[in-house]
Amino acid sequence: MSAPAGFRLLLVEDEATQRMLMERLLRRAGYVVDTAASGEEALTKIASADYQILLTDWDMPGMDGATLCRRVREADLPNYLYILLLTGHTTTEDVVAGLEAGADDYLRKPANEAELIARLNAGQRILRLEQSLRDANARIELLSNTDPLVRAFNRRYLGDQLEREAEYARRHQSPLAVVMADIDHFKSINDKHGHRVGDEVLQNFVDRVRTLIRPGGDWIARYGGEEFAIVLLHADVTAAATAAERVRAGCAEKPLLTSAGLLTVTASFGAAALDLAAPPADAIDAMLRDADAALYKSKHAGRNRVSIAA
Ligand code: GH3
Ligand code: MG
Ligand code: MG
Ligand code: MG
Repeated sequence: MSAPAGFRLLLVEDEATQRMLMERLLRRAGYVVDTAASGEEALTKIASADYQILLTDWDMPGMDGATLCRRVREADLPNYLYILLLTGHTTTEDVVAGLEAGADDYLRKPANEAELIARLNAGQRILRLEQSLRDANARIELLSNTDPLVRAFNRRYLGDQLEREAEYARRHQSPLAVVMADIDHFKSINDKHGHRVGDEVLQNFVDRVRTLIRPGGDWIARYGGEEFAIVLLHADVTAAATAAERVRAGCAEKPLLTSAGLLTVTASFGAAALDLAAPPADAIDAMLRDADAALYKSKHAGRNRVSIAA
């Protein structure tokens, strides 16, 4: 009859003695219990704390239990709240109305202790399933946005996220820039040391770049092969070129540690900014094209350098 480690439960009951008795019973069963004496008080508490289970009386002065269910379902809570409705209303119509209001289950009053705990345990199973579904979805989302080799964002995420960043930039008229980076003579690293060392270089290059860009704002994505896009927030083309130069120097000046020893790796860079006046989709395409053209300028001018869009 005991609940494993502390599900957080909110008990809503207007009648003080009932509330106290039930609270004690639920605590004994292992729940972390909070109480409210009315639907209104319950809503306030739900808005500010993270409960997993709501056990509510139906008949209460003011907001009744069914209305409380409806209000909870209308609210956009971060996690699912499992609702068990305690009711003296036991006609089929009442039961249907309670479930339609958003309750997951209902129980006749006065509640039999064993049945109450059994029904709450059933609720726990639903909550655990819901949690593992959410974890799985988060993992899928992460996988679909991440390059598995270098563990940076992938090109798909770059496209999606640039749309959001460009929309923000246009709305706030705040500059946005991208720097394209391509490792120099990477093929010869593969040829000389093998593909596995080439992979290490890609991983270490990304880790190095991360130490050289603004944490928590600017970010790097793998564009493909040994080419990367660095997204710089609140940066115009001049600021982007300065940042790119810092990254270039930080890579070239200190070799990367690989299983083949220390390897000096350089990259070529091209910076471009978003045209805040153009429609976002066109502006993003143009920015990426400009950054790529600038990158090729760097390649043709001898590599290991930064160029900006003409
Ligand atoms: P440049 O200075 O002109 O950029 O020369 P480069 O050799 O870097 O460019 P090129 O495009 O000729 O060769 C890129 C190489 O990157 C070819 C490809 O096999 C290699 N490559 C692409 N993806 C991976 C990867 O995931 N791992 C490894 N080890 N190599 C990769
Ligand atoms: Mg009541
Ligand atoms: Mg290259
Ligand atoms: Mg390339």
